[in-house]
Amino acid sequence: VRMHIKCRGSFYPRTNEKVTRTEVPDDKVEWSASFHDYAPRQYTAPHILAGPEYADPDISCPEFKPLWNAVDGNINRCSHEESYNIVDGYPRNMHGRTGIAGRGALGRWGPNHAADPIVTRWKIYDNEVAHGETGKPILQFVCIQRRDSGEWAIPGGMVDPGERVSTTLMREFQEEALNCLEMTHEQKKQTEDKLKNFFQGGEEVYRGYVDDPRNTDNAWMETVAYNFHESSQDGILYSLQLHAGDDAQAVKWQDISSQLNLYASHRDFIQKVAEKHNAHW
Ligand code: RP5
Ligand code: MG
Ligand code: MG
Repeated sequence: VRMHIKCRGSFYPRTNEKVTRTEVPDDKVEWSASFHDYAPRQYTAPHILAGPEYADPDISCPEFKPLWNAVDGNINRCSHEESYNIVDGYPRNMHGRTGIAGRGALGRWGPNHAADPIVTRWKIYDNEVAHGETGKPILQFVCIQRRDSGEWAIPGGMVDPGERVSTTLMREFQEEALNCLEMTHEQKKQTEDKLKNFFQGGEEVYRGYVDDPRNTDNAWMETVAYNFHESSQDGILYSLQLHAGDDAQAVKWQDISSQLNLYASHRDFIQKVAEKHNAHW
């Protein structure tokens, strides 16, 4: 695995006051590397402290008795990768130091589980379009622009308590890339019927930690990324109308290549998909 870097920027993302991260040099990311004066700022965003339904209480709260490294009621507190340590009562990011403690903008202590639907098709005009240099066919994926950072990304989202990952994958795609939240009940049903079969044919391409800019020493993103590929030119993915919705402000079919610059570690997931289909990268 690549060392996390996007969660080591100078400032914590999307804060009104400037919230700085302690600088963590590459060779001090691992907890086993000694860093004697490491004393990162504790930061949990005001909207998380306000206690929305999706967020945990503060660790000091006496009623809060989380089951770490376990399925805790309908909340999955297991990492996809390995069991994480609890140090002085706080779960510790197993990918190392991030320069900030607390939860930042994440709701859960420890792993925050998401799902990422990577919806692909071949680029076609009359026939498949091959790339000038590699001669390999060009793959496209449904790419959204995040409202929070303006970066382009996979239309992923958080797994709701008790929700199946397969449900999250299809739900988030419909919310962010089709704007189903603003559809009538009837339209919603039609869209779901259209997509149901397509979303049954997914293949897992990644499961684990995400190098998300919101990660902290005590809270981090993990995901399950699935590829849903449209293999037929007559398939529904060639006629589907894309509309950005919810936390997406734009959506498009993006040609896949190594030139891509995407949110968090999404580029790594897209590369895996390109390799799987032997597409241009
Ligand atoms: C990333 O954040 C995941 O890979 C997923 O795409 C996304 C989930 O967070 P929200 O889009 O709900 O903010 O780490
Ligand atoms: Mg969403
Ligand atoms: Mg999202």
